[in-house]
Amino acid sequence: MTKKNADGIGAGSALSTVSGPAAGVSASAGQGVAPAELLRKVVQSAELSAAMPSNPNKPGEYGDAARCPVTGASVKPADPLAVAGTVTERNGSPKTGSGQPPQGENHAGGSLDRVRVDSGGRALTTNQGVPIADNQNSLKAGLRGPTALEDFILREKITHFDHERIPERVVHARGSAAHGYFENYQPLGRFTKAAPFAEAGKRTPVFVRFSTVAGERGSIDTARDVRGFAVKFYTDEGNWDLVGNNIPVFFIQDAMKFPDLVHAVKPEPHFAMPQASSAHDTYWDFVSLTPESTHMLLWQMSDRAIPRSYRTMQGFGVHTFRLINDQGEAVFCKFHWTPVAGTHSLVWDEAVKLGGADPDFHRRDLWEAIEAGAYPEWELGLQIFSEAQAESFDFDVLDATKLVPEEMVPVIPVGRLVLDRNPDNFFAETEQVAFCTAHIIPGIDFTNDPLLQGRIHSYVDTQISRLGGANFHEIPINAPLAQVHNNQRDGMHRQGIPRGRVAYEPNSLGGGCPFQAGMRGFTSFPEPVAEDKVRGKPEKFADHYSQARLFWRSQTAAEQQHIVNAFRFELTRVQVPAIRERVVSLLVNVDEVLAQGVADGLGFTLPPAAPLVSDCDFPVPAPSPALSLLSQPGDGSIRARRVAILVAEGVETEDVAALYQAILADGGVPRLLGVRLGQVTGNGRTLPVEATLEAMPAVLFDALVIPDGEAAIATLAQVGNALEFVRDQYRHCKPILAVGAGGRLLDKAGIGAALAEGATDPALLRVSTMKEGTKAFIALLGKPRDYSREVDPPAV
Ligand code: HDE
Repeated sequence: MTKKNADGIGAGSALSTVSGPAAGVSASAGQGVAPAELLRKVVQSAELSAAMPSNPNKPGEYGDAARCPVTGASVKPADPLAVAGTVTERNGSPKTGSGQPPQGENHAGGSLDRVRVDSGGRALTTNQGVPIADNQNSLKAGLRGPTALEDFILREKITHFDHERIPERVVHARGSAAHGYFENYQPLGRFTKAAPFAEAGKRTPVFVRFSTVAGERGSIDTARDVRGFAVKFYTDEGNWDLVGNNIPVFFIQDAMKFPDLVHAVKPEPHFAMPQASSAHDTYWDFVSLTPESTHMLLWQMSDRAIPRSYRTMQGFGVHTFRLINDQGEAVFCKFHWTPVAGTHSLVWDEAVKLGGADPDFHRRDLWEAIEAGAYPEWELGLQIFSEAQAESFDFDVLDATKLVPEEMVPVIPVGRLVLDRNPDNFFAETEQVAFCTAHIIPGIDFTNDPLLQGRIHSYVDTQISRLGGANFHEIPINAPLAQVHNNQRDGMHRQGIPRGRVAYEPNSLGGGCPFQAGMRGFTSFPEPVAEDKVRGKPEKFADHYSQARLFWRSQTAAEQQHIVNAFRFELTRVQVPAIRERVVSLLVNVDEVLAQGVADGLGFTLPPAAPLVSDCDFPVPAPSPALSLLSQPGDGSIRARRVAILVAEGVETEDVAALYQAILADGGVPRLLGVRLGQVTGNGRTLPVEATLEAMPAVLFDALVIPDGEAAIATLAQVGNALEFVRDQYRHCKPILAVGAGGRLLDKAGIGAALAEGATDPALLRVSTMKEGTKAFIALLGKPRDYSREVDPPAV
């Protein structure tokens, strides 16, 4: 027990923030004079510091010892006051909190509940919480007088409005996102210690953003473009972002070329056109001089680049990554997302028309599907291979213009991704989310892919200007669920309020905290590196065509034709003949039929092949059926598929009602479409018209039904947009069910019962009763499109 120190000697040092006695302030000093808490803080802090006479971690920083970092030393303070910034932290208030120190906690992260806002039952306030009496009028000197400068309410409102916009993303500006979860199938500890793969059934929350690349924020969803597929996993070990695309390869091999690629594809700088399109001279000029793009160009000209929906596209991590287990053993890995609904795409004419009919087509589709409970789902698959295997491949796994064919390394299903929650607020979540390839967690690591290496820098860097400073990680959508503790401080818009005086490490004043995690933390794979510094690429990167040929040969005839047509379209819009010819000269190295088809479409003779940059003979792998979109038909479900049922006065209403219910029962979305809103009556009942032919043209639907009813068909046959509707559905290869008199609308639209060569059209059902056609129609609706109707140029 300390004796009461009546003369108060030493209290001055406890009461001051500068200097003190050689032996420190004793617990008895100033008793009864200095506040007991302050004295305790000073004494405890000194004891805590004394408990660390030297830095015990230091030897671990050198030589071989550094390969296995040790957990940092720490000392638990006997009293939380020892590490407090201020003794007054105990004086709580409604604003400063309970007065209880939050030991070992950072409340700046965590569930979004802490920041969700609802204004039900609340009056309007300013940003300072002052109730606003009048939200209609500014403050004036007299009813007809000038506005007073003192109107802080008007000024706050207008000032905030003036600053509502933030810079859009440099690329991938246009996108949509949703929340959901990743559910792991089986423990993957053999390959990786990454937290999401630790246990069977483990669910990790995710936020997923899909995007186009080239268009601006308000551009159309259905442009021909690569789609971003970015997944943020909020894992127990921090955030992991898998920032991928819907195409497994890329245009370029080195980050150095990314700004050139993007400048070439973006609107041309002199007149800012075209928007969200690669069909212009600068793009094709650049890629025609960049032969390593050829493989990607084939993918981009394929139907992959015009997906039907975000829900029906694959996703890929693109680069080769590493997985690391808790023994430190590593394997290479490629990530694949496969949609349960199958891979489905638009046809080009449809994509173009959709740009006008609904520029938000993909955004709306994702939103509506999730709201309706048809939660989009993907399976995650891993291609896992060893370094030795990688060395045996004819291509380099560090080259992002190459894929690893599934026939060489199978895709192992490891879990599922389900999107079951729309965001509350587009800006706060979808716009402010900051994906970053540098966000990885223990158990996953980079490889030396030179494209990936550049990305590790770019994503953090870009957020600093886009999101206004270095603290973008504290924006609620970006904050991890895992605790954040470090000594980074200050910067624009800081949210966390760190306690204590310590903002450095090593320290003794904070009991050594926060300390380094040692082998429990992230450690990089110790890949040996022993070469000269050099700017260049490995020899195998010079193979620019063998995988382009693999892709071409793996497509069905219809898909090949679509690729030829897409090159023809894009290059027709190009103005400079030399650019067109240079592109075709690349294609000659891929396949003569492809090159000839494109050259014919452009009206010139086949140019000589572009020179090869390597004389090595790179073998072409056998065709890979998995590379065809048609190899993933999906589960056959019609969930969230939209069906237009054309109605007019005199339609067979009983039939329509029965079909409507049958589609609904299977999760489809039927809509009754008429010339004007209102009602139609037929045999037995009255039906509401839900949308009109002008507001919802054909391209917004997956299938069409023309029900029976003489009078209704007679009316519709006189309506231009009804005929146009039918023709578009036909031209876009969608299922059509025509019942009884409904067949006459097909005749009027010039649609024959059979295909050009007399074969039956599998997606065209002409039946005499609705009952007869319903089952077959619903089965067709769940299938991929059948392209056998296509004629080039279209006959209908
Ligand atoms: Fe990106 N990319 N990228 N990229 N990328 C961005 O980051 C970049 C690349 C991808 O929904 C930017 O936050 C460089 C490949 C997606 O928010 C920027 C290089 C792949 C998204 C950036 C690449 C991607 C981005 C712009 C070459 C597929 C959208 C805004 C070295 C594997 C993420 C931002 C979202 C966004 C840089 C190449 C996918 C500028 C330098 C390859 C899905 O940092």
